Amino acid sequence: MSGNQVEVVALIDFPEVTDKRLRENFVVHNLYEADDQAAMLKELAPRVRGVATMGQIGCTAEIMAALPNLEIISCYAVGVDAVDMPAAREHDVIVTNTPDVLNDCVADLAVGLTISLLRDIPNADHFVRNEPWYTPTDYPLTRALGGKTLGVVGLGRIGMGAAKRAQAFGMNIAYHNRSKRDDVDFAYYASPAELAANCDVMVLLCPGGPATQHLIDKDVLDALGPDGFLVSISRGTVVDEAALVDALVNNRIAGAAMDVFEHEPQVPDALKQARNVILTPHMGSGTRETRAAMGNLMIDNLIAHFSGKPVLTRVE
Ligand code: 8YV
Repeated sequence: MSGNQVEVVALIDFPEVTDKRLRENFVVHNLYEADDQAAMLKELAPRVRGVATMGQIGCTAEIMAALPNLEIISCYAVGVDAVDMPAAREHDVIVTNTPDVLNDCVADLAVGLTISLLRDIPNADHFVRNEPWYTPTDYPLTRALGGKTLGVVGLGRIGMGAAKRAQAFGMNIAYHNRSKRDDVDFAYYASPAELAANCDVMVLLCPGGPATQHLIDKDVLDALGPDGFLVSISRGTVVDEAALVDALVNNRIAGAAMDVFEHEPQVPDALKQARNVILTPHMGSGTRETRAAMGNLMIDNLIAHFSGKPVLTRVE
């Protein structure tokens, strides 16, 4: 059985295909639409058994405390750093995420941004639209990918996807993880600063949360140096954004592509104005295909749980 009578709270407006399937299986209450969310939670408290949310929104301890019959938080994201995990454990609430189904699209964007940075694609596009173009040498030369080293911070499943793609473009691979992997022969560096000193493009694919807070700081950026590029595509908290802005505006690194931000969706004006920066709106997994797969996995976890089966992708 799929739990037709089970009531869940949605914390975001899911894409239509996901919203439709969620409603086919559950009674769904849109908390994000309520003018008075506390009042809505109070009214729903006796009946709600599930929460459906996304990575950037997560779920607070307050929401968990307001829903005494909550059994599961199903998160439409691989990263659950915005879910208060200690509170979930305290309230004995299961948390699920959507790993793997997004690996390819996030790795695609990581490498797409690397190409865009080195070949200067956004500025070249702006040039053709807006600047006088008279001779074949009017636009400055860009940089090749081949022979450069991609330094992956967080060589997990998405990191491996980015590494394989970059190899297809002739790049060498190096990485930093908390510990060395014995199943790859890429160069390993025990600290982000050592990796930064030994790569041309540093791509951040490690999880967010306290363990990686400001892992990329001034020292790491200085080790990356004036010919080095940064691609930030996991969580904004991994980078000390003030240090990054300072390094970019003073050309202490060559450039950065950022899909995630420390205080998302706020983006510092200095980044918006910098020519050596590419900005995208946290869209690594944001394709129709991947988001549909993430939505299905989020719902499959809810269905499994409310059918008395083990969930498919639990976060411990
Ligand atoms: C999404 C993400 O942007 O999976 C993650 O951890 O950051 C992304 O896939 C988003 O959270 C979708 O809900």
